[in-house]
Amino acid sequence: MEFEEAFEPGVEDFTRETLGEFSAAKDRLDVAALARWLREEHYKGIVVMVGGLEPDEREDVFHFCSDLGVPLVAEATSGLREALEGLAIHDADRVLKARPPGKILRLGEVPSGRFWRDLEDLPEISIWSVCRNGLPGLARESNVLRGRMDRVIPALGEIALADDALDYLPGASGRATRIDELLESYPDSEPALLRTLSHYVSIGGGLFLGNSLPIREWNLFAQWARPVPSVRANRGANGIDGQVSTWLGWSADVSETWAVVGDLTALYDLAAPFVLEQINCQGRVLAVINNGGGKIFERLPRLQTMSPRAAEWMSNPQTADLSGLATLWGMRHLRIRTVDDFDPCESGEKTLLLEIVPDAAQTTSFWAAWDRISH
Ligand SMILES: Cc1ncc(C[n+]2csc(CCOP(=O)(O)OP(=O)(O)O)c2C)c(N)n1
Repeated sequence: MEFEEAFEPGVEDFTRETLGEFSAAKDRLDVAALARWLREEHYKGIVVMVGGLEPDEREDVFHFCSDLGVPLVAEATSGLREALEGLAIHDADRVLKARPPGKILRLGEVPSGRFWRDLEDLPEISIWSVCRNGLPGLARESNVLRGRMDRVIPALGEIALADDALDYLPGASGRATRIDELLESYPDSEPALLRTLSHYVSIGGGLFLGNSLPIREWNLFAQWARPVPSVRANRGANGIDGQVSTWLGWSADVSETWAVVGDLTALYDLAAPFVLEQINCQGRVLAVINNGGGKIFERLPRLQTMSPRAAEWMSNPQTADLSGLATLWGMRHLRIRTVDDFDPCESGEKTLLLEIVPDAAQTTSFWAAWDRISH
């Protein structure tokens, strides 16, 4: 069958200007209630949770957080995770659950960390969200101010130091040191190889984090010394489908770009690299953490009580040879099992498939030791 009319593709321009902003730029901002909330009841303790930000929002958020001086959790997608480390609550999901603050201020996209979801069941915590699309990201009661950060923050006026009323920060460097010690004790475990990987990524041109463990492990264990401002991730309802394609589309024009995804996530999107011949591949690296299946499920308490067979149905162990995926799409392939294997990891004109195979026994020991840490 043919179309009656001839199909003539036009010149498409997908820049932000032609697509338009998601929220109307001329919304009237009413920041008075938020400004009052920020000034009141400091003794209850405020924690800031910074989710994904657009590049033009980062500077305002950085100065706002520095002036407010409260402890915070800045996710990698904020682009400020490293820059704000001086105020970071390391291992925040556990620390905040053990000792919840009285107030949470969320800036940017809905946070992906566990504690944000725990807030559903902590109605006594007062929450304000400031975000471009106005989505509360919680089913419980909370306050939302819709607006771009670079409009809202200047409208709040001068920000007074609110400080760390509940003393989260005095323990922060001790917690960071304990994490570093664990990573050193199990150098070929998944978290430790991710720490090493993160040093390489930090000198690249941007990072895409796939669903599942990579996003969680990056926030916990990636290096803190060098800023990684350009980070995107898909999480939650997005599923593991289409993650590699999302990275390839987002970074089509970018050199030295990295993706870090799990093995099932990579296998779900086997055909995605067909497009490599059409995009910028200079220094492009697809890092696949090949831990042999969906290991995120092994961290779930419920799975630990299941029969081995049922647990297998959840985690879907696999033994695919990923060098075949590299061959299929003309990528170089480097397999990494220990820290020393990273040495020849040089980017080039061809995309590199960096297959990271953590030591399973060390990973198990790492998590067992991790679970023994209490805050
Ligand atoms: C389309 C789709 N199917 C199934 C799931 C459920 N799911 C969530 S995480 C996950 C496992 C991911 O495994 P992998 O990419 O190897 O990462 P790991 O957990 O090992 O870090 C699965 C199957 C999903 N999110 N989306």
